[in-house]
Amino acid sequence: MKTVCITGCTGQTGSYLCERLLNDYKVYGLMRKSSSFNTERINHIFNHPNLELMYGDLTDGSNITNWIAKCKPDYFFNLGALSHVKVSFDQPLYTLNADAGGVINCLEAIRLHSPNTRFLHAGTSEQFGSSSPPQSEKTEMAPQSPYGVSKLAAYWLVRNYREGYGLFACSSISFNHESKKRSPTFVTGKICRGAARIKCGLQNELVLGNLKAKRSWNHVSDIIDGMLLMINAEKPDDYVIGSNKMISVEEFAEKVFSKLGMDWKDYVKVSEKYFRPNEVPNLEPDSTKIRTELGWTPKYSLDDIINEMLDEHMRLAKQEVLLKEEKLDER
Ligand code: NAP
Ligand code: F7E
Repeated sequence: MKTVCITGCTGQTGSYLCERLLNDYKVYGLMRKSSSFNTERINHIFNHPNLELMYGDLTDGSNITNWIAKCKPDYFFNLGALSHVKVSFDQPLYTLNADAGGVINCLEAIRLHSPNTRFLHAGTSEQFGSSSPPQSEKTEMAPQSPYGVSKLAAYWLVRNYREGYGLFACSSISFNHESKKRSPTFVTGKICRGAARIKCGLQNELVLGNLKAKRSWNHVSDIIDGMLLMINAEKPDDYVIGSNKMISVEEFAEKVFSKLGMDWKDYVKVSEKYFRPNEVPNLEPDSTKIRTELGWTPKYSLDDIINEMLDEHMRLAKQEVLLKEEKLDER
């Protein structure tokens, strides 16, 4: 059986990828030690015989080296990262260490201990920063945050190791991807959770930051399809992955609230607390290259994504209401 290493396997994308590969591959997942449970997204597969979890951190070079030397995987997906753009302004050096330094740790370990491993790094549309949309592989990269800068450094490191050492190393340049497992610290999850809780009487308002920024929101499954095509391609290369047209945060909120029969303007407030020192105004993918070279065909529309996320957050909000009622009954 072929083997796969996945960093960030407790995260949104990593958990879907684990789920997707477990029946056909032996999957080694790197998971961080935390003081409370951080395996919620993989609890349903935690005891799967093909899943072997190990504690680790991308910033710990010896830990990554030992892991790769032991597993010598056929495939390696580097999905672990400090992935929150706003938080990267609060923790810039940690972001650089984890999101770029961590990639050096992976690439060096592969170069020295497992040079036949195929390596995919999760790059991001944030690398384009202030460049005008639509963005393709040829667009100038002008990142606007410590996160974007770190991911751009990682992208160049991957290219260096590919060209200099002949490793099979590539970077996906993925646009925003969402799902029912998206953390509500990101705006789509926050809006769907907020609207569902307002609908169920659990909160009265939703406080957001910049409503004007535009993003292309895609489904994580489509992005994973692209990553799998890339890592199985004849030769390693970097590809933009993303398909949906960009819309503003405001338009996203409008769609979500109206699906629940509410007017977003009655509930959404704006606070500077959620603004970033720099903003990335417009991100929209031109994914011609991956469609034509690898045959990538995305399946999810923005409506599909919103419906899935809203279903999940309505389910959670109703559960919360029931729990509250049970607590009242106990008194
Ligand atoms: P996510 O839900 O935030 O997951 C990130 C994962 O990385 C989590 O499992 C987290 O562990 C782990 N992690 C954080 N710091 C780490 C460290 N120092 N060492 C090891 N693991 C660490 O992010 P996602 O949405 O799944 O994104 C996956 C990857 O794609 C990330 O690299 C992200 O930057 C990139 N990306 C995401 C998007 C998007 O829109 N989702 C778009 C482009 C690129 P805990 O579970 O313990 O926190
Ligand atoms: O912000 C605005 C915010 O945090 C989207 C990550 O997965 O995708 C993600 O990064 C937009 C920004 O995602 C709030 O200012 C308004 O303009 O959901 P987000 P992101 O910054 O686009 C990229 C491709 C990645 O690679 C990242 O890993 O929404 N916004 N009000 C808000 N954002 C948040 N989080 N919270 C608000 O209240």
